[in-house]
Amino acid sequence: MRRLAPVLRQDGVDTDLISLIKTILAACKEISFRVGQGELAGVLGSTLDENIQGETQKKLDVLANELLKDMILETGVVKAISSEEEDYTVAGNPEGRYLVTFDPLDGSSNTDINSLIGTIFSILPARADVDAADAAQFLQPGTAQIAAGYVLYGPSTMLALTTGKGTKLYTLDKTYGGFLLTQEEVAVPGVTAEFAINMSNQRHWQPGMQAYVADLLEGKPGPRGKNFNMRWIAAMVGDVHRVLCRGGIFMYPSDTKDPNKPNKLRLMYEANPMSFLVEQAGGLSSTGYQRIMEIEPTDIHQRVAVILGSKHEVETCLKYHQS
Ligand code: AFP
Repeated sequence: MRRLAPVLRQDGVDTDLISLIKTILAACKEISFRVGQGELAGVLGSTLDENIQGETQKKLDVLANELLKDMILETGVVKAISSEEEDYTVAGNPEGRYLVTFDPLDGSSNTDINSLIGTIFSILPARADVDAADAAQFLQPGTAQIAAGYVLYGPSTMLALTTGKGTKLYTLDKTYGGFLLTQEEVAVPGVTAEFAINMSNQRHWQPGMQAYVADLLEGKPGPRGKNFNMRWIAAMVGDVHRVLCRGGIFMYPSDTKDPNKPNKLRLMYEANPMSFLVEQAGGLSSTGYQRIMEIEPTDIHQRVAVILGSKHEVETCLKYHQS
């Protein structure tokens, strides 16, 4: 099985970017080890703090954030970072060519139940015309991403990575200590009978989403003419991994539950990197009205509606929104 660096070199990725990706993965290996130790490492449970998103931080959120932040900034090739767990962007080397955004621990409430969690990251080109300390550096659409990926801390630790030449899956070989290529060309099946959505929000959705899910639930006798199955991991990283592995549609639509927070998922840390991975594997990703990767961001902590996965199913869902 092939190691990460030769695969990236073959895809034409330059040396600085390879070493940046390897650094992000070195931090993820450390996180993977701590996650695996669980209660033994004293890393489970919450801190007394809230992050910028108004969510109580888990000890693992803080630990993962510090590891990634310190290790990425030490590379010297990064101009600034932006993390879901940081109020503001953090400046690095003014001459750095890259920007990194990350969700250090996606699905962190799952740490309480020893279930799936992961780290999501995205790499953007640094803007020469904007100061390293200026958050405007990051206000670039997802189409500008140079690379994106996630590391899933599951029964095995897996990496999904794209540098714009398809999506590849790697598995951490804990005896050798590196990620080995285990699936070269991920292809999301276009047709699916599986959907993922938090059904408890149903009454708060917009009419288009209400109508779409109602028809899925009708099953074979209904307008879709087939039965659908449902899955919800409560960690986008786990739900998207399933979509990459066997297809499906994942949705976190806008809702009216909290008028101040119509959307839950974060554009920079979750939606854009996942959209890049899914599109590179032949799937689609939209807010219901717009391709996610074409959104011009206005804020680093901006939230968006997300509908992504199997091409034909996403297209069907979008028709409900448009009508
Ligand atoms: P955290 O990273 O704060 O745990 O949030 C996870 C998440 O943003 C995303 O990964 C899940 O899909 C979603 O929240 C789960 O939301 P519900 O709490 O509505 O199930």
